[in-house]
Amino acid sequence: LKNEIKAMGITDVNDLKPVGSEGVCSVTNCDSIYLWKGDIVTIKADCIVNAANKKMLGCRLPLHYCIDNAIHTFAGVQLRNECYEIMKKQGYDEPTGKAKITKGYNLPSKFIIHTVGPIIYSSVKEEDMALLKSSYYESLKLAEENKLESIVFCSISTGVFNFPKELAAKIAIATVDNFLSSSKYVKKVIFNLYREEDLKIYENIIKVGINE
Ligand code: AR6
Repeated sequence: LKNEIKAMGITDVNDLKPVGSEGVCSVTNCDSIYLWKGDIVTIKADCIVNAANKKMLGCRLPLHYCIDNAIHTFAGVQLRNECYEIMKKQGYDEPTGKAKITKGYNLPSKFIIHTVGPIIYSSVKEEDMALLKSSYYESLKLAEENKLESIVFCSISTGVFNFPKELAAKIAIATVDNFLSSSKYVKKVIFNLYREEDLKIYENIIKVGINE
């Protein structure tokens, strides 16, 4: 089965090596943090995190290569149905910085955590930083409540929502590292970097620390 999964181009998080095994590491939880470059719909984990919008029904813009579109496309229409059932109870307006969990359906991962990050229109305000931190924290909390061991994060808000990449990466790494110091179930946090530029930013912060 392992070979079949590999042949399908799927990466199992259990085959990844933590940042602590790859040279200088500034974070406390070196053995629980991973960097992985690839497409989130091809990773097999307990859960992946989707960068959603406030309606939380997927992105309906055609030819729009956001992660929300990729996840809904590959998970299948059952995902849209589950999101619809969740959202109709609360009026199609998910607060920024909160998170919801659904099944993963046709994806290799078991669950999807959907969070809405802040939108940056001009400069970043304190409130935006707090909301981005909250998106990470609420997603981790949901994973912990559901006793999930591995969670894969995309770089929330740094695409269409325009949050500066380096600052977002520092917030992401600090929030995850802090959470891992007291989590009981969450033991593997994978930062999924889609572009080389994003991978470089994360590698550098892991090496030199968030205060540099
Ligand atoms: N796998 C991994 N990462 C990806 C993938 C993928 N398949 N596709 C994109 N990324 P974005 P946001 C990275 O724009 O900024 C949607 O329309 C991408 O390179 O998807 O939070 C929603 O409905 C970037 O690093 O999310 C919302 O309206 C990161 O994922 C809005 O976009 C996030 O980019 C949310 O904007």
